[in-house]
Amino acid sequence: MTVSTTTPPRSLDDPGLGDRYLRLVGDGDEYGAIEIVTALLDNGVPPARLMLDLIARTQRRVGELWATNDWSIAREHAATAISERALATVSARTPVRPTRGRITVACVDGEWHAVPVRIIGEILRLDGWRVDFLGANVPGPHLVTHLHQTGPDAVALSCMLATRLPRAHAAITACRSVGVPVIAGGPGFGPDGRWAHRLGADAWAAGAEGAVQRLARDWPPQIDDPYQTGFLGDDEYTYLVRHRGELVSTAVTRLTAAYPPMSGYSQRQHDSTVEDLGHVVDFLAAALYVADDLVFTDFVGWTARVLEARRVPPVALQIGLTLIRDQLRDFPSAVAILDAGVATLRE
Ligand code: B12
Repeated sequence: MTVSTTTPPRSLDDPGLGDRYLRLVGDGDEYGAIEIVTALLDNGVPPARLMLDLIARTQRRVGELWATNDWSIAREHAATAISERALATVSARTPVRPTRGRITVACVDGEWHAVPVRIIGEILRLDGWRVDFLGANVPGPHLVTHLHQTGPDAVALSCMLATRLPRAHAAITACRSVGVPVIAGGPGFGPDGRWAHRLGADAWAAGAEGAVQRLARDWPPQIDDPYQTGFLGDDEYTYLVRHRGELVSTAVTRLTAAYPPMSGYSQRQHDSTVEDLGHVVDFLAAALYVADDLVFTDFVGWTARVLEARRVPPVALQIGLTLIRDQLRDFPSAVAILDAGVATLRE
């Protein structure tokens, strides 16, 4: 049974609700989506459940539909804007007087996945925190200026993309050096937050509910040595970051000869290829930074699926990896990581 499109939903368990909401979001029907959100709130659905079980879940499906090439980037952006509007609606309808401390909620520098961190901010607000929400892409020095101005008890730092780990490290160290402990989260910090711990974060949580629980006990933690994990990059990392442009442009030039279909690429396909090779170097640099192949092999597996959905065979990515590898012969750690990436593709 599916719910009629005009019946207001009563609970999150209404059959077909997720698909109905996704359809509205995908059609850019902002009013329809907001009507569902307000009806659920009116029927007593807890706002945290609404955000996590409907809005967040839908947003993950939105991203997946983009990845499988079923939705264009424009449709994804329109849908994401509705998710943000839905979150704002929940926020406006559920005021809570702060009873806990003050917390700054921000994405790391260069991180544009703004919805997850917004949900973190909203759920901490519902739990009684006074939240300063800084949103996407917050440069480290500006974050620290904000901490000086507001004196919070914690920073909740989101990193969805592992390429941002070196920046996350700088931000974590800067926050701790001014006495503000950091709780980290987002898949960019790796399974079980392994790279968050490596970069010196005081705590890590998988999601909003975990963050609420972690901040409710033993907070703030003692900050002994904010610099205990100094810059982790080695010569290989530094070389890669400095020569990123050159590595990518040489690989692009050689790719045209090594992968004949590329000669028929449109400008847009050509630009996407340059972007993808840029991601290869960025994920490789991040893997070197935290000394873990997994950063890279995860990226390769996911990118292969995204490309395949766009009719680009895995062999094209494999050639791209080899062309970067050929330029890094004297860099044993980078070569080993690239080989692990190629092995992932073969699997
Ligand atoms: C939607 C989406 C996008 C949208 C972003 C729209 C937007 N403006 O937000 C678009 C399509 C634009 C996009 C682009 C890209 N994306 Co994207 N994207 C996703 C996707 C599918 C969903 C993310 C999301 O919004 N989820 C909804 C949220 C609410 O759910 P959630 O993540 O479970 O939320 C919880 C946790 O993340 C956690 N959390 C998050 N932050 C914090 C902070 C703290 C302190 C705590 C405690 C917890 C916490 O708590 C949240 C609430 O419980 C994820 C995959 C996935 N399934 O998560 C990939 C994903 C994040 N993207 C990924 C990638 C690689 C990219 C691109 C590089 C792709 C490309 N080749 O161009 C670009 C980069 C964009 C950029 N520069 O930032 C990768 C990151 C891989 C990695 N580990 O580094 C992911 C994981 C997909 C994958 N499996 O590889 N993406």
